[in-house]
Amino acid sequence: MNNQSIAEMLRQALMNQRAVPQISKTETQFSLKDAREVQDLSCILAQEAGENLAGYKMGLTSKAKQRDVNVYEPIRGYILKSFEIPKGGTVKMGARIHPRVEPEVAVVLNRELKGPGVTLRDVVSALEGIYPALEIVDSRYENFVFKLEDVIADNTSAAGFMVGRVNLLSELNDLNLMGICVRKNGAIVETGAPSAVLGDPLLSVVSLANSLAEEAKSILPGMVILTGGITQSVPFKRNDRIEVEWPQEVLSFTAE
Ligand code: 0L1
Ligand code: MG
Repeated sequence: MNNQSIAEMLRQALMNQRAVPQISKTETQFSLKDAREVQDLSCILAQEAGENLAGYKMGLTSKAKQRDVNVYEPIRGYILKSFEIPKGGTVKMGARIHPRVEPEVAVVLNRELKGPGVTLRDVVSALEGIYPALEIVDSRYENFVFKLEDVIADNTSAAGFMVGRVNLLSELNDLNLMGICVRKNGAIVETGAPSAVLGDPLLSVVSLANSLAEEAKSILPGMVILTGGITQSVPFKRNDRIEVEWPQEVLSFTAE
């Protein structure tokens, strides 16, 4: 299969909620370069279908997440406006394959950040907002099993996100050690703190800006940046109630 056909297959898997076999199993020469090209092609396909880019996500930026899926390298993907779940909204299981939720920090900038050479100071000086967030990942591969190349081609399993309304910018000094927990049906299933993300989630934004520069892309003002899961992701099924609790705000949904 060529990269265009693989991108079309993965987009169909997303649209039809039907898992497909791992690419790397059948395309034995499938490289990281191919995987990035497939991700870019799937983004073009989405935009040709009328979708709009909301921003970018970093994935596998914490040890918990890396161990979760047995892939040990941070990766990036794109997020579409249609992925956004409004606060208090519901998550439709009919539109998912085998979804999982993870607590994240979302960042919004007030000016363009273009690498290479972006530093932590550049990110701090461009901050518009830092928000409690959650991401829904839903691998398009059977059994949620993949290699690095597969998951990059599959847009890093991106499937949904929710962003809170409390801007934590004034609490930047305390951000990294804020205690958060994930509850499923009332029971605590994960706990963590933003420092699990590369030691500081803003470093994830640095890494994103510099990696986008390799493709002459940048982070634009107003884009939502998901910095990566703080804990292992939590699988959920129909009727499960998920709550991601921060000291300042709770993000929640019921899967329907
Ligand atoms: O956001 C993430 O960390 C996801 C990266 C891909 C692995 C997964 O599907 O959990
Ligand atoms: Mg994530």
